[in-house]
Amino acid sequence: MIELYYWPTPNGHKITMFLEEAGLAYEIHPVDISAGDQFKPEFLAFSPNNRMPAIIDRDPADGGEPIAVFESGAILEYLADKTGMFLPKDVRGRKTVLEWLFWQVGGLGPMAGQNHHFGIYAPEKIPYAITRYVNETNRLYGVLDRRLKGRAFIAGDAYSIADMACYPWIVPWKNQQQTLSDFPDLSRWFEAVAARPGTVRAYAKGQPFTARPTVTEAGKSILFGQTAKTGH
Ligand SMILES: N[C@@H](CCC(=O)N[C@@H](CS)C(=O)NCC(=O)O)C(=O)O
Repeated sequence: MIELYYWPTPNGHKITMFLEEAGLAYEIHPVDISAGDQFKPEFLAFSPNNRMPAIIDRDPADGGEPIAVFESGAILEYLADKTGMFLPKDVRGRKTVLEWLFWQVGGLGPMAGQNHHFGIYAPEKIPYAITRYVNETNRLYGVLDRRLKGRAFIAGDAYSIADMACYPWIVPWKNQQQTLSDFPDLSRWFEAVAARPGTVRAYAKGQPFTARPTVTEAGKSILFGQTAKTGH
């Protein structure tokens, strides 16, 4: 059994996408980031960056004590290694998937995240910051569009953890002030991933938690302005 510490944000969706595709048994533990659940000591004990997602694998491959993993990219790689799914075993195929996984966690995610922050959540609209992150998101969409030309999926013919990492960050393309149809290969890939039954099931898992916005007005004071001392 995998215990998934989760909230329905792009980084959370990545992991439900994997778990649904792989058919692994899992249990969701909601981490309401607008309510400050990410600062609870029992969560920080295995997710020291006060961010979700995180998992605890109660049935690790070595038969030993439960294994906890934080950081969505590390979780995807761990689950892929555990199941032998969505990450090729050959040295070249594995390298390619991990390149694009790291591209997402180091680039697309943080840049699109700042795009959301300055475009939607920031109390003052700072044109330089908005333009900076809208343009950078646009550049990254272009990189992905070119990568997908002539390829069904990011790493080639096979669906992989690189696709699962990137897809949830393209879902909010309108909020990111992008036009998906400007990127024909990205659009084609996006529709294909959206139509996968595993993707549909994964997003349905988030539904019960979306009765109110992911980031509430009250949550802004918890989420934004954190320092080294916050919540510890
Ligand atoms: N690099 C991390 C980022 C995770 C992340 O930023 N999670 C956000 C929600 S998408 C979060 O938990 N935020 C809580 C907070 O800011 O305190 C990953 O890929 O797992």
